[in-house]
Amino acid sequence: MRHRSGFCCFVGRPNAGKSTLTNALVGSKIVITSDKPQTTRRAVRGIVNRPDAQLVIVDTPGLHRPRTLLGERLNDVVRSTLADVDVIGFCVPADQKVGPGDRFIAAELPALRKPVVAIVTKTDAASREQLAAQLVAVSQLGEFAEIVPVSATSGEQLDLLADLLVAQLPEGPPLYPGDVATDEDVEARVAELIREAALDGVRDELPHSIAVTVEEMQPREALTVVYATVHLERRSQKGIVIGPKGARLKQIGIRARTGIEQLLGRRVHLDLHVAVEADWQRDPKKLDRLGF
Ligand SMILES: Nc1nc2c(ncn2[C@@H]2O[C@H](COP(=O)(O)OP(=O)(O)OP(=O)(O)O)[C@@H](O)[C@H]2O)c(=O)[nH]1
Ligand SMILES: [Mg+2]
Repeated sequence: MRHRSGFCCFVGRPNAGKSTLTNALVGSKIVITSDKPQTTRRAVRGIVNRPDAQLVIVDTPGLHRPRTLLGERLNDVVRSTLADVDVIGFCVPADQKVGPGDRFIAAELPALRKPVVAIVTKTDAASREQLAAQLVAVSQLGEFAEIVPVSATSGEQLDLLADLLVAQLPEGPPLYPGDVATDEDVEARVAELIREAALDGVRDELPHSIAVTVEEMQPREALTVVYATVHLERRSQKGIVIGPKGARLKQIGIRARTGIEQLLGRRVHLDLHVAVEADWQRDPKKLDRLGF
């Protein structure tokens, strides 16, 4: 059998389960996930290495109707990624009715002239009847090379999905060394782990207002000291994130540190600061500075 290699992009509305699916297929935690919409803000590559193929999955932000400049830039990230891949995985959750958000994306796909595999995600969260109805509803959204129901959390049908995606790749040698799971740099992953911890337990507009930057990572004896900043949009949000006597910020630090220690394979001291960057989601200069 000839070796295949190439790129697949997961698209879908916010919260469809794209990032969880990326991690499940790659087999390690490459990207952060949360129950808040618009968790992913960058295109991140996760690499599936097999003897017969190398499948590079590009996880993208959820495509949505933007309300801020950040939202517009996130959609641009998705559209520019879509132009460069071999196959598209269109994710629709099994446990929620097909809606305008899914139709909006489905309508954009034919113009790309690429094979699209429709992926019905979160099958573990839906009843048999719900799933059967969803497969029919999704089949009516467009022309798909395949329609496959999967669960990233139970692992159901993930091998089949990988086979179907690989079948759409051109023949070719591996594009990345066989032992890496992502080409994302360590500081960016550390910043994301901190943001994931900060997202836990906050509501409404606050999740969208959080951005994290890593200022410095310094080895110090057996430790790595990480200096990072949690950026918010309003002074009033500071109290919520820091919490009474700093209790919430401390929890964020503890939770993030666990993930960072796993990533680095070393003990970590995390030094977290909270700063206000007024309305950064709408300010082009601040967005540039924060890396969007
Ligand atoms: N039950 C169940 N929940 C899932 C599954 N996959 C994802 N989820 C949950 O769905 C929520 C959203 O998951 P994400 O992977 O962050 O979704 P996303 O599509 O990447 O979201 P954005 O980055 O915001 O576009 C999280 O709470 C996940 O735990 C699944 O297979 N089964
Ligand atoms: Mg995501």
